[in-house]
Amino acid sequence: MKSSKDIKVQETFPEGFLWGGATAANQYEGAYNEDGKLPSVADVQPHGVFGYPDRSAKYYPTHKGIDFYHHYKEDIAEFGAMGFKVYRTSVAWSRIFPTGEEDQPNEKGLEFYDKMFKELKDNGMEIMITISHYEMPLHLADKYGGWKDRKMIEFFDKFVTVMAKRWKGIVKYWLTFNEIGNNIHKMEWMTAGIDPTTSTLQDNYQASHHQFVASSMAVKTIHEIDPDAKVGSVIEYKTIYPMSCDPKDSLVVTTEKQRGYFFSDVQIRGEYPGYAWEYFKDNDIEIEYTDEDMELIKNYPVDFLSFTYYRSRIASKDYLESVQKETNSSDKEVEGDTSYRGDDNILNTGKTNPYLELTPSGWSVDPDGLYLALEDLYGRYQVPIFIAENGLGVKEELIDGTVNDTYRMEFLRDHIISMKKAIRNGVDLFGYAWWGPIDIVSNGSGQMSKRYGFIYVDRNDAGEGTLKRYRKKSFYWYKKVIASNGEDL
Ligand code: BGP
Repeated sequence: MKSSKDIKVQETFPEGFLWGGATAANQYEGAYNEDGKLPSVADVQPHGVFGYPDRSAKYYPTHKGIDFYHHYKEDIAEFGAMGFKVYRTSVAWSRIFPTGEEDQPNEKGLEFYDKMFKELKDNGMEIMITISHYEMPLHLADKYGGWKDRKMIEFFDKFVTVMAKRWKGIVKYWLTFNEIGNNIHKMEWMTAGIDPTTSTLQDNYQASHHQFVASSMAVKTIHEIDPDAKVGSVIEYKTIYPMSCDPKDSLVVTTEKQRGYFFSDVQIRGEYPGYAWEYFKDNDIEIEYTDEDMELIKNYPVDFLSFTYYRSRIASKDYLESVQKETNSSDKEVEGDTSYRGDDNILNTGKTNPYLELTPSGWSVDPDGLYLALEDLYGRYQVPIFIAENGLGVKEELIDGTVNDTYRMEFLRDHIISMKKAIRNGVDLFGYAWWGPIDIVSNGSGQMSKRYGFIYVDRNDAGEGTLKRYRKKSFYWYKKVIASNGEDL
């Protein structure tokens, strides 16, 4: 007879757990037109308006970022000093194929990443590359209407093939599309190069289909070139609570969850789920596909799932009615918070969760929601999971050359406790990336003043400042956490 007492449970973070940080090229590299790079969709998008290109704005934050392009050595040395085991970032497509249509890649663009990856390796980090993080050559959006057009699959595959060959054995983890589901959340310009003023749900789902095919093609290409590399998907995840115990509220939660699961279901399970066909029928959406597309999707699912997690939402049965009203309105910003996504407002029907605190930009702080997310996603898919983003963005000021950001340490501590609990329960979580370990441009607001970093960068919303970097208090705290593999909190 055996006893359950002898069973060894994974009590805490496994050895080799990948602690690190995440960024995206367009939000920090700057140098938007150097060494052959041409504009990307991000480079014509000014502040504060999710997804709307504006070619006559006075200032585009991505043009300068924090000038990582010229500071990568010192910044990576700082990540190394914190003890990062992994660094997630993206490669700017428009550096490698400036228009997207060239036959040959831009050698100068590739060289920048060669140098950067060498620094990362020398500083002891594994590299995780998001192939498409809210950035694609502007030319492809202008000429083809972005991912609405099937031709994008070829252009993307050319980009993937060049990278996989060049960085075989160097980049171990690849992520195909950042927050792939956001095509359908009014962010189609950033995610898919689709003009939001004329786009329809039909366009956006068709674009998603093309991205699914491209994602599976990337899995195939990368595995063939580098059998040791792993390819994952990135979904955005916000835990959703029913507003009340009315079963109708929970039904809404399920429907809304399916809008998110749809993307990971296809990328992990390799087929369109039944509820998606139903949804398409009900909403007059017709997806054009070939049998080869579906075979590719079936045969080349991703190796692991990653997700971004910042906050939770609440939903009620009244939501369905409000969603109809809201999807017809063009401006979905909430007053005073330019980074508030309209879609959240729809979901929580204008109400905030009374049990949770909010950040100054109105994002709920909900570490339990992270635990629930991990249980939910692992329960559904049973594949290894990586937390691709999590973080706290606030306005901050330097005092005596530092920022005493105890709130950031508390936020992170509570989220780590949730991760630990999930691991103990059997969730196969293999890494965690803090969003914006160095202050970078906020994606939603375009502002520098929404700071997530452990490292402060002297640059303001107008792009002024010395660019000097300063360690915040949380820098030392995260370093200690990593050194103790999540024990010293
Ligand atoms: C995620 C995006 C990131 C990042 C983050 C924080 O959805 O993948 O690019 O910016 O949100 O959002 P924000 O920068 O708007 O505060």
